[in-house]
Amino acid sequence: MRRYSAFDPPEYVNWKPAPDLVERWDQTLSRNPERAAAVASLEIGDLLLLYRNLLRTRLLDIGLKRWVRQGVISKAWLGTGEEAVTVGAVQALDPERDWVCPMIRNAGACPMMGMTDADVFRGYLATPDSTSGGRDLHVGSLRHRVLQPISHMGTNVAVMGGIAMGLVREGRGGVAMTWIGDGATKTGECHEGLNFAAVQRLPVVFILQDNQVALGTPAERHGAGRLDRLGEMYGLETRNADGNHVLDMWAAVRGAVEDCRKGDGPALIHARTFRMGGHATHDEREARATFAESLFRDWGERDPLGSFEVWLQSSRGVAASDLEEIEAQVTGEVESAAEEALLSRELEVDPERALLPGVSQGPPLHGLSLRPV
Ligand SMILES: Cc1ncc(C[n+]2csc(CCOP(=O)(O)OP(=O)(O)O)c2C)c(N)n1
Ligand SMILES: [Mg+2]
Repeated sequence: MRRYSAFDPPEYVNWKPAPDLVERWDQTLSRNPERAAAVASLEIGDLLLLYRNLLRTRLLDIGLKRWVRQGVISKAWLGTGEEAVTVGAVQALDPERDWVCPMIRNAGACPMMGMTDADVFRGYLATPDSTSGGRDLHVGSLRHRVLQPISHMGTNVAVMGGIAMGLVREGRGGVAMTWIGDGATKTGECHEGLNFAAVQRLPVVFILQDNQVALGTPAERHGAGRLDRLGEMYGLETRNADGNHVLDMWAAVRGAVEDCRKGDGPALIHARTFRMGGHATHDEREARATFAESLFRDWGERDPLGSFEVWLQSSRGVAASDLEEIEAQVTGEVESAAEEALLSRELEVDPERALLPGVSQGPPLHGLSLRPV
């Protein structure tokens, strides 16, 4: 993909694949025959859809970063380098019956569940036509089965357990999914939520998004235990996946979702990745000072987008021109969405509406009232 020297992490600007990249990607898959077989069954259309979704997720971040530089917004929370953890996971769901609660680094889940790119941008602008009615920059839409998170880490673990209980009663085999940061695993709410879901065998997929940092604290300074064995305490298997490998993520989540639909939930997936920026755009320099340069270099080499492009071309014979065509299309869509969202700033904010439900009404979920209050 095109690289943006003003916005990309420096490691991405002149990104070149390591000589053994494809071999390493295939090795990761061959470690788990079930995942390898699932990936082998993917049609080219599915693979290109993953690519499209990765691109959209990266480009939404670039759009937001551009806005920060232009002074449109003061800061943005990005998932740069962690796109595969979101995209691989959501593409393994059925958006007609499954629910997600994306944390702020998982905004790419929103368009994948049917929301628009403009919805993601409008969330940041707090315009009256944003899905929260302008009340919160966290993005969600009950209509699209995307639960808007709140900023308190760990809370959505318990809340998604509740959604999963509703899904069981609904009886359509729906699965709930959410992401838990490495830092968020240290909250009481996360512990209670995991324990409750495990005891109740609820159909929830928990993705432990281990980007090795919480705000400015490296993982080894906020926890002494092993995240790749987090599930043991709860009687859950911890399935490990490469968070920079969109196919490994997809296949891991696909297996987890199947188990949940059979009644064998919940599932816990530990996805190891790395935050290529700051906690948000304001502290990128601090993040660089916190971690060794070699960490950025090593994880930069594993750019989820560049790696997938190389794999698509060498393992599936996709032409570079086909990828470029998709990129031109998605870039155009994201750029127009940003323009469209900016126009919403002209809408008048009506203070009375702050007390009314947001614009996003939820579908009925048996036994639960999912109307915003
Ligand atoms: C309960 C709670 N405590 C503290 C905070 C402040 N806070 C916001 S994000 C964050 C770090 C989150 O780290 P992690 O869970 O690893 O997610 P990441 O930002 O790395 O994606 C903290 C401490 C919060 N939002 N909620
Ligand atoms: Mg983290």
